[in-house]
Amino acid sequence: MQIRSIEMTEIRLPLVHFFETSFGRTYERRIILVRVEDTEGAEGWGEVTCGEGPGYSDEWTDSAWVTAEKILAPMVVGKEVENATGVWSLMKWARGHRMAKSGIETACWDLEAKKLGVPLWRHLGGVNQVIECGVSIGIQDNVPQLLEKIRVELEAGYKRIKIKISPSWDYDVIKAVRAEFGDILLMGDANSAYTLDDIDLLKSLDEFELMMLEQPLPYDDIIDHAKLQAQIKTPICLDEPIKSPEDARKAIELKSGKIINLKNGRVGGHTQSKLVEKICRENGIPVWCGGMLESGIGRAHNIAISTLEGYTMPGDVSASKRYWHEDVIEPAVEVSPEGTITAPDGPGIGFEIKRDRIEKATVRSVVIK
Ligand code: OSB
Ligand code: MG
Repeated sequence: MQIRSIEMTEIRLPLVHFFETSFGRTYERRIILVRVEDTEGAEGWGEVTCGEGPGYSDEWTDSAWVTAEKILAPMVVGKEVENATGVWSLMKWARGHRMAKSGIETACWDLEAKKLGVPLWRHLGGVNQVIECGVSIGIQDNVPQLLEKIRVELEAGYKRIKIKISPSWDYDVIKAVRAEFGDILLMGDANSAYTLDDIDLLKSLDEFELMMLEQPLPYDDIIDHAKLQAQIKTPICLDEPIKSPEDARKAIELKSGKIINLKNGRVGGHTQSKLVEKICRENGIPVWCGGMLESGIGRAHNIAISTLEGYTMPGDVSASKRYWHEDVIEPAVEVSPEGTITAPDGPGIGFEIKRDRIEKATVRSVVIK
């Protein structure tokens, strides 16, 4: 494989409903789309999944843009590499910046699968064409609004409800959800809103028998999480600190948690996700695919990777219409009444890219040749 050019496009997409986590509220996404073209004119698409500011991880739209344009794309363009798996190594010299890397790397996987005429999910080694879906519901203005949102998603068929929590939106809120909906598959995601000083509160959540508690402690921690896990019954799910297969190995060794939310962007693309999935599977740690409020392109990549054997729990991969008035792919991602998505049979990501819609939403673009 030899990539001849990499085109980056920043689009602005307003969310259907704002999304609030313990680190802030988002109304509009600033998404970087990546189009790679090889020397034979084949193309592939990827998405950089960072946020609009460095609230979730240190990467954000402007930092990813300049890093991908000035550092990463030049490391890939014009280089001969055996296959998509080799693209990660081309960018290895650059430390970190995994979401920017993932945008380029996943695009190369799409290109390769398209050239082979196979669906990306199969090319990645996927085994389950039908994946199970959950939803992530942000912090709302009040509890009745949250209950209404949960009702809508349960009626749509989603198998698992994740609610965002924070010190002003935790015990009483979860209690109200349990009171209203009984023993649904329910979990909380704190996005690092607590410390070990909050141990009493975190212990008290055990009574709700949550399926898991995602990332209660600081974003870069796996040590205090091990201390916490030893003192609570609720399984801890790690998100933010697992940025590589090595991070996963260390967290498993330390018993920092029992489950991992695996995100392509956070670990640097499909090849890295495959390695994390393998380590977790071999150690009996379930993984599930997380989300970053992706457009259809990132969403399609999430669907493909979710078909791997180790992704055994419902992910945060849900229908396009929960996020966008009009997605940049066709057809939009849809979820069955049983709460599943079927990975498409077409080559590559298996969705058509709607260039006209991308152009309408574009604020800047650049081509690296
Ligand atoms: O912590 O999983 C998270 C969104 C943005 C940043 C971090 C997270 C999330 C979500 C949303 O939970 C998942 C989605 O619906 O895409
Ligand atoms: Mg999370």
